[in-house]
Amino acid sequence: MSFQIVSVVGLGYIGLPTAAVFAARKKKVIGVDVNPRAVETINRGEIHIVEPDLDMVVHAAVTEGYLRATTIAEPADAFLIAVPTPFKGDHEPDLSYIESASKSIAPVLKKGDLVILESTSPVGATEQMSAWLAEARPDLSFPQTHGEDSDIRIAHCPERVLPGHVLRELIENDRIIGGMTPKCSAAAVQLYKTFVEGECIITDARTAEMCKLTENSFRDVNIAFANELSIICDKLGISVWELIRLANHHPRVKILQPGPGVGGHCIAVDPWFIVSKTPEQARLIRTAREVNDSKPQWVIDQVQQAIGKHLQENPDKTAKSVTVACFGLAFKPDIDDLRESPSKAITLKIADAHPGTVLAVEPNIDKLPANMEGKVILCNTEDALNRADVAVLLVDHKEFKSISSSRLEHAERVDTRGIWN
Ligand code: SAJ
Repeated sequence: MSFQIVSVVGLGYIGLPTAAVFAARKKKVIGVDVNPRAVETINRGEIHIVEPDLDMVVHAAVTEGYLRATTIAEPADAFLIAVPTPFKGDHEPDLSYIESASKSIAPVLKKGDLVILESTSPVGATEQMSAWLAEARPDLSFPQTHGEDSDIRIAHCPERVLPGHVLRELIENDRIIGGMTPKCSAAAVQLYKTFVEGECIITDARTAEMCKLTENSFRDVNIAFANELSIICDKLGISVWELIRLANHHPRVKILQPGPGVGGHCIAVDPWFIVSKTPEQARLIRTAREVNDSKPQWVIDQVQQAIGKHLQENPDKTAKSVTVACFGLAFKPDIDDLRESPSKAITLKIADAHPGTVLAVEPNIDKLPANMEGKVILCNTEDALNRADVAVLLVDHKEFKSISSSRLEHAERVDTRGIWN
């Protein structure tokens, strides 16, 4: 089996680097995205997201003719679906992007093609995707009805790369390959071996789906433990940062770091896919989500207390004359991604409640998102340090780590990441 043409559907934080890495290995890659602006940008050899070194790899892939983007699916030998899987309503998974991606590739599928779902998905989503494809193409056979003899091979191979390190992790990480049948798995392994240097480990589609959800839930539970410790330590007058550093000297203890809450579109979302399937059983996983989701409000309360303390120490001032500076809006350090960011949510809530000026420093963006315009002033680190009465550290960006404590002496501090302590 040879894969001459690979199509990647969904050219976001996962799909675009994956497409670029296949193209760098001289596969002909057709990238498909519903966003015409993203398609135009990529076809100019540029990128619409921030990820270290991705611009160079995409530029080379496009100029050498290996990568081309389009809004309408074209025939290929393998299709990788890397579209979002958010949740809706009461945290139930929303598979509508997978459904539309399936329907968009169905007309161009041909006998022998391989379709891989890379999007993080609830258990059963790969079978559901295969059912959508079968419904659209009754002339082709699929693994759920024809097993090893099916015309189309289907697998779930969840992406596991860390934003900020995507290009390295795509190549080096081990890969879980969950085929709907062993032949489907073998085909997927062959495809990924184009660029994966890690191990390709074979399982079935449902276990692969659960494996990805388990990895992110494991991290969420561990962060919830750290966040709960930070609230306990605040009550007890103990530095949580020192506490965790000391506890982690034990050879079998590895506590993660507290923060302002858990953001991004993975760790704050994926555990709910387990909870929504097995609500009675997933008690710890649900509680971890609740602990992490409640952390931003705790930070906001800390900021209110800091404003109160500043006013007490400066009785001539009113709340209107107190300037709060929030350092960091992204969901984690050294990236530009503000989606599902607790830091952004905290800054907005402070701005809604506080009658004085609220400044925001985010070195990785040039412009505030529309819902912050008029409420918050985007400024640089120097301005914020000069003007802050209350300084709130929300993201441990490298720019903030070098701020010396003497620059913060005049301000009340709320440090959710422990870098100014
Ligand atoms: N966070 C903490 N404390 C920590 C570590 C993280 O508060 O000690 C917060 C971060 O600030 C951020 C959130 O957790 O708000 C998530 O950040 P992250 O770096 O833990 O993870 P993501 O969402 O960038 O990427 C995760 C990774 N999963 C695991 O490490 C198990 C990545 O490998 C996955 O590919 C990715 O989710 C995904 O796409 O699912």
